[in-house]
Amino acid sequence: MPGPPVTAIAHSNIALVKYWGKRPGEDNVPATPSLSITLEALTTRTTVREARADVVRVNGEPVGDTKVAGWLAKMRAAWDLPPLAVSSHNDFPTSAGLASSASGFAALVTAADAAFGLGLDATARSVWARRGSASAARSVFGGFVTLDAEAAWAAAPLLAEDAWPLEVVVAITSDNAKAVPSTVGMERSARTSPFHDGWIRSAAEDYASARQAVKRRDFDLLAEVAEHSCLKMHALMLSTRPPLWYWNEATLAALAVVRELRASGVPVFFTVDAGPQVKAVCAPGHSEPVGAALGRVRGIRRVLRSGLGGGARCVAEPASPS
Ligand code: 2P0
Repeated sequence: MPGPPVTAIAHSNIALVKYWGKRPGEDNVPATPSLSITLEALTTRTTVREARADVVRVNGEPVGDTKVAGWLAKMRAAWDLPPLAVSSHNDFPTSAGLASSASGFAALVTAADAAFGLGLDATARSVWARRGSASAARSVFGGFVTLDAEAAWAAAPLLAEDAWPLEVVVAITSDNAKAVPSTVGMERSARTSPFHDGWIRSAAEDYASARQAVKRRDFDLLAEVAEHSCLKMHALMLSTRPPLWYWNEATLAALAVVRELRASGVPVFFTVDAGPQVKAVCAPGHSEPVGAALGRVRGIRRVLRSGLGGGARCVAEPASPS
């Protein structure tokens, strides 16, 4: 008898110290440590049920997602899993630099664990999520989250979401899927950028500073190191051959506005991932004027405001029928 369908939700996360590059080998281990915040307002809801054959749907459409197929093959090397129907819904643009694979794999492993009684704790789910997509390891946890070698490349919670309730404004400049997937881009950067060695060498220092900033709730220090990590990653991307060019005109316009706001005393800093969206991270209580200012920028389609969210968890309400 097949068991009942199980649904889990997970939130997307954004890295303030970025991951870009992998260690050699099969286990999807990052080449650098990273530190992220989990975003309450960007949610993936994933339902897993037994089926006659594997089928994966994202927002109702069947996808031939090789990342999910490869991940299921790894899971089946460890457990005897039946064929699965996976139905996943994002309430934000998919594959546009908003970390849909992060929330997607965190929700998937959480639902699969509960559906098949795998008995995984959060750390083990984080390791399995990482094998699907490294940033997904971090979405298993809420608040401020680290991912490093000391924890054997399972993510770990650093500070709870309500202990320092930063707010984030996401400025959406495009709903299109990104041109170069992250996995492909990282491999290309490692192979062709003359900046790659420096990127790897300098990551530990950024990571240590950011950890200190979070522990001390030092917004200015976190702002400085997060913007540095972001710009350094984009310098690495732009120095890749052919270049990884994720920004558009509205991205640059939004960055200029965040810089002006900060110069005028508003506690806000920016970060940008492998896509054209700008995330403005604000001290508690400051996202409203930042959202209003970014909403007026030419080329910005809309802005989302988010608090920090919790970790991946099972819920009663399934993903929409598909
Ligand atoms: C991050 N990004 O730390 C960085 C910053 C994008 C830019 O993690 O190959 O989808 O599946 O492990 O996790 C996006 O890469 O890559 C990412 P894979 P993933 O959030």
